[in-house]
Amino acid sequence: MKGRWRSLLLAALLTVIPLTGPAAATPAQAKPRTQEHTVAYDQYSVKVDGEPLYIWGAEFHYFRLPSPDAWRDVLQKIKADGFNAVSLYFDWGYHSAKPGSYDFTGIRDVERLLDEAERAGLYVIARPGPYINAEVSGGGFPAWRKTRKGVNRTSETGYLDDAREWMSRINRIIARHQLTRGTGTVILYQVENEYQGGRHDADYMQTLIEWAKSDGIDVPTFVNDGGANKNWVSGKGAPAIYGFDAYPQGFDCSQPDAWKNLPDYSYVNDWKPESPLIIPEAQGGAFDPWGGTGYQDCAQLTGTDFTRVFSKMNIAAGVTGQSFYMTYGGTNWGWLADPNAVYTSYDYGAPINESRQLTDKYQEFKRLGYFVNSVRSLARTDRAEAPTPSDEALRVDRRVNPDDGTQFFTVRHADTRVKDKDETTLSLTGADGDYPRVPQQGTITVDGRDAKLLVAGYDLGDQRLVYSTSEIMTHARVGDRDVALLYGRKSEAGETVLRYAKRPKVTVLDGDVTTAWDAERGDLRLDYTHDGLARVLVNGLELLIADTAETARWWRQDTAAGPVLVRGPSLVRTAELDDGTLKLTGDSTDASKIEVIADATKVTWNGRETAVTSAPHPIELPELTTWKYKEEAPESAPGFDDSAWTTAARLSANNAELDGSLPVLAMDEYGYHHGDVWYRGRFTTTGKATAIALNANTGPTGQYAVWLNGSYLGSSGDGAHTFDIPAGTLAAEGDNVLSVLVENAGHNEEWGHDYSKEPRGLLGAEVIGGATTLTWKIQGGRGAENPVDTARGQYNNGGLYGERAGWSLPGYPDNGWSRTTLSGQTGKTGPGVRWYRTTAGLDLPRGQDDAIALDLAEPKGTSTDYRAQIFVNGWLIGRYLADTGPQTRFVIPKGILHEQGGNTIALAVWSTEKASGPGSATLVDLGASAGGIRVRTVDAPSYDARTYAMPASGARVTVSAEPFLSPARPPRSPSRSPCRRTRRPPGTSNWR
Ligand code: IPT
Repeated sequence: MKGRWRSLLLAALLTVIPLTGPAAATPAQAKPRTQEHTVAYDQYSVKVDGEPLYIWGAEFHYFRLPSPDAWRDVLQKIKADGFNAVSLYFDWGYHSAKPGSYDFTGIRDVERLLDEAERAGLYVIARPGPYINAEVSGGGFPAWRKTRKGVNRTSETGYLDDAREWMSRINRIIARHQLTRGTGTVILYQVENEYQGGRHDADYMQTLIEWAKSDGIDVPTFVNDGGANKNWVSGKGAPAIYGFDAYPQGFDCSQPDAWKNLPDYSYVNDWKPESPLIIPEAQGGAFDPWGGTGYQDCAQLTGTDFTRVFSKMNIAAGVTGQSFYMTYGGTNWGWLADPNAVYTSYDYGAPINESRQLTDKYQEFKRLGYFVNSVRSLARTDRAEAPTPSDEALRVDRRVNPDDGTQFFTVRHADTRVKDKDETTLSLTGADGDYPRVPQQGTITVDGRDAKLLVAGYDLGDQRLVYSTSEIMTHARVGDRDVALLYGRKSEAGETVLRYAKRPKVTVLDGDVTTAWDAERGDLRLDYTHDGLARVLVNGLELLIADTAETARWWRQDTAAGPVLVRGPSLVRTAELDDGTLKLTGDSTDASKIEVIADATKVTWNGRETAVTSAPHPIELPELTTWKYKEEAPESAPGFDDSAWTTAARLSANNAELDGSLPVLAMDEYGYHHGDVWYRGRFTTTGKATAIALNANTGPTGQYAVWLNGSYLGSSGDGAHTFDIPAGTLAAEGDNVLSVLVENAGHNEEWGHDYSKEPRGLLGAEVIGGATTLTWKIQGGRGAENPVDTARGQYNNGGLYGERAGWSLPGYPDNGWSRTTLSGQTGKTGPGVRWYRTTAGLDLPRGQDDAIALDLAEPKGTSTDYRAQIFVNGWLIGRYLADTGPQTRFVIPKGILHEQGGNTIALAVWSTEKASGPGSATLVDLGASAGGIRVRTVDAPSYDARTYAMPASGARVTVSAEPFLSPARPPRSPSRSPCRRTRRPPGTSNWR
């Protein structure tokens, strides 16, 4: 086979025929920056330069990958997968640390992001909010909004003024990158996000539309209804195109085999007949909550089988735009996550996993995306009467293109949950005549949880495809021939009928393919079994018939000089035809031959004159055995100097939830919004106090701990808790000092108006038994709303002593710290905060992409009452909750690790019990590919003594020598939150 294969390739390689350029509907990779285009729409689809476009979109969040070079990696992988668009949320809170302040530099450089999307050849669907949800802190609202007037997501003034600040900036950036201006690839603009329920404020929606217009947005606007709920279809506040989000499998991944009976959305077409039907968020995975079962289950729940059935059903329903949420999920680094929804990983079970590797589902998206992009007739179809399947367990839908008559049949089970294999034949009528039984030999088999999308009556290049029971992956004109890649499930029979005026010349190059010629009709029928790769030459057509596994080896790239097909590498990123040389870049995991079908005479691979890929070099990662160690939390000691801290004595706040609890203690009111915050309270002794009643709002998975005069009283999860005062702890005279460390796990999304404004930090405090007034000081992240580290930004650090002192950073002089190992922890192991630091020297081979993660674990049988913040080179890359899980593996974002150099790893460990803490931290190799792209280390500052200087008195004071446990500590339940608030108001719809 290999010999014949090569000769065909050479034949193709030697063919040099001038080609016409690709249709305007694909963003050309080398588009001149001044070429303007039109973006419009009709009842069928969005249209670019008048050409109907089937939008096949991929959701990507730049804020979940803090590494602009790595954006290119992901965007190229998205493009190579057959997506023609990338859908981008823009996260207001990620850019704004305080009112009036907006940062679009470094990891926040969204101009660069939009340029990268254009460069990758992707259209952009822009989703700037102001609200985005997205399982991010505050749903994208900056935390400072919590202190401001005006109900969120309404046309109330305070809110509109703040929202305008953001929108005026982000809109202008988006406007500059519109396809209509010829300076970018933005083709659609989303207004708000799933705005439904609540006040349904049409003035607000209309205002957002008008702002967009006045800021220069002229591409069509659309709404993403939070389900097919008929919101914003028409009338005031309704954007141009109606779209709805669809997550039919839901978000409970714990039973990954339990499918829903997937809905048929065709009824939605009637709601807005003048515009196309799009699904701006089509389920591409699911998020997993704290205590969940892990993303492998989300990947299964929304796997290849689901992707096939769901997306083909949407095609059958007349949807002409599907954008998959998520296609690359990424990492909730820093304090970016909404703690109600997710932990650090936002892998999402997506086709490209968190460590940027391609999954099986990626291959399914590739088959579908290649199809959607090459069979253009799909973007313009009407529902048509469908043949009745011969097995009633199955359902057939049919759509027909009104201009060229191309027919699309979707065959699947009537109940999508069943796992039976069933068979049918179809009757076919159309321009090519009547076929009462298709296929003529055998049947069409449909596995349980599978669907097939079959094409009939289609001009496949210069060939006429009467029908095929194989699916079309792609077809292209290459040199002097049409090339078509068809596929089917392994071992299943397939039948393809082509129409010719006279008997064509047929050469079976590979595989077992029988042919029959029907002279009367002019039909050439090919019958075969899908098994590996069969190859047939029929006149000017090169027909490739693959089984699904084989399709993973195939890549299509559309160069400025025409399409090319490549077989072999594990990824083809880019292709360029330059004077007869096909220049390919891409990745590989083994050494294999690169075979091309291209109008070229020579091939280069990653710049080398070779047509053979290579395997990545094996790597060795250093063991993290020796660590430096230091006790923290000097704030708990009574003599600690807090004179420079902010006094917390405000008597009013713009937050209804703070009414009645005075003074206002909530952290956001003092400009401390993320991570940990310390309070120190003083009360004059009466000698009679018996307990301290505290109420803190930490958000789910947050916690707080209390010391009185340096003695540990205990800890609690979110909510109110009363801590008994042990005998001998109260001062005999003068002041008592309470030290309270509160961890804010993140801000809520907007489940109901202003839910994201739910306060965080200490809300109330009372001394029980000895009435006396408490006065408070507060301290949080360094710089508060002016974070000192603007590169990593406001979500990266809270107010732990070590964070304020720069202990998380590379270059911090830890030489005075004690040495330890994690397994045999020395030093104190009682409740409190302690830091571990180590360095890891790496010398990873260049020219390959290694995915590296850090695993944390505690010794078996030891207490899990601890949590850790994981810093790599100063970046907070993970939050480990030993008693909650499920995450134990933390992907280190590409560009954060110094792959040839030293790396600083710091763990801030907070234990609430004796003898708990990590037993090991291990760097792990998640896999490598030869190739990859160059990703530079992301610029961010190292330790600087001036910036991170701590007051000497503070540093001198040590924690109390004998911390002890509070008998009052509540038992741990998995959620650990005796929270008096209801997270989602019962009975109310989950509106966003
Ligand atoms: C949809 C949101 O629009 C999106 O931001 C994200 O939160 C997604 O859900 C879940 O990951 S809302 C839809 C579930 C009703």
